[in-house]
Amino acid sequence: MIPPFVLHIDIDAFFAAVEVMLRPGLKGKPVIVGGMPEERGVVCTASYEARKYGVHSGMALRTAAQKCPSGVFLRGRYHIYSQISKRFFDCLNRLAPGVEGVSVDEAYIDLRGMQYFYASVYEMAEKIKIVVEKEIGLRVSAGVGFSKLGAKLATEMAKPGGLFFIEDEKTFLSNLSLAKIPGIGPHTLLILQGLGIGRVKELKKTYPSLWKKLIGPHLYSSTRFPRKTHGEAKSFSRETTFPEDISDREMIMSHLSYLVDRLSLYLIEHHLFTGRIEIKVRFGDFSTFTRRAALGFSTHGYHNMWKVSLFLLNELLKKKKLPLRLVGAKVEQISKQRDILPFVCLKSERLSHGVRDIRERFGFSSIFIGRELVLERVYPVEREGIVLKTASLTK
Ligand code: TTP
Ligand code: MG
Repeated sequence: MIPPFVLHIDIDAFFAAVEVMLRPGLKGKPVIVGGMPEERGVVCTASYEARKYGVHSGMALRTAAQKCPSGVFLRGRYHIYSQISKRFFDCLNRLAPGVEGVSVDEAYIDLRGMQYFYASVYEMAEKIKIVVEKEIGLRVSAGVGFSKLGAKLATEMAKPGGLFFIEDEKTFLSNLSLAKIPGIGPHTLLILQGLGIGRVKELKKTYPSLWKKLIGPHLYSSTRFPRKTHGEAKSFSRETTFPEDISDREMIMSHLSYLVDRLSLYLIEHHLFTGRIEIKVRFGDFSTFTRRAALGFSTHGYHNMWKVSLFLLNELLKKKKLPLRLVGAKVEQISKQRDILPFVCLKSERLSHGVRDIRERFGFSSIFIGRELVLERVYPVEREGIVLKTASLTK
């Protein structure tokens, strides 16, 4: 089953939290940012302590003062909030590709492709939350769902300070009150309530087309994320047919590792990056299968590419019984520019650049990835690499 993959993250009581961080004496007090109580403006935000009195964003300052006489009213220091907002987004961009900012303190993050680098989507979301909180010094709430709407609603559930996953978004949404759905304004809500419709499932059942119109756009098109455009649609591949069919998994892995290693070096030497990998296998009976996966970011680091390749290989090997006749790897979505690389993947790139430097000076075979060493026993080794039986280069 696919785990939820859209992360929504939002800073708690943003402006008020910044003020409390900068003036610790305000901790635990009802802080209201927006202006002085006698002024004509509205509340920008209120700390959770002030919210207990019924104060909320958009409320007239005078009303807020009536509701919360003990409130600490502040005008707000917008240049500071904007600096912290920038730090918030810089940090997110460092942690994950596919970050889409929606307001000063709120973003959606596409976690697809990142599952190869973390144990689970849960660990990944947790880590992002912890690192961001440490970086900006403020508490954030986060939610994970299958769509942006689902993730945003999950964050609402998680507030303040929590992390909430929606495993069954369909059921979750069905039971939800329409008042919680962004895009359904107070007027529509009143009309629907007048018709006895208060929950998503009631609207879905009674007026399916209205349901689609109101909520559909938030659901169906809300898993798209901005990606940097890739260059021309090119791909490079390396594959090899073994001298004899192989039943030993380790040996198959060694061959694939070598092909991925060559592809990584090729990309590095040509200053190119890949965003998608395809693995191909041909079994002893000539049946051939391929499987591909998007990385979620562009890279040319061997270990980044290998993690995904190994995952795909293992999936493919479930298709049929060994032996295998051929294995191949293809890199696609080639780009000349690097995306912002999530920090977990940076090490792989640096390492591969180091390996490239050594190979440039001393030849390809001066350094091998450990799992490739067994190939030395099977094939001749020349300065510029292992001589595979049938090495097919890019077609
Ligand atoms: P929100 O994320 O909507 O609110 P919040 O961060 O204060 O509280 P929480 O997320 O915990 O519910 O908005 C972020 C900031 O944007 C907020 O701190 C102040 C500013 N803002 C306004 O200036 N006017 C507004 O009407 C709203 C809603 C927010
Ligand atoms: Mg917020």
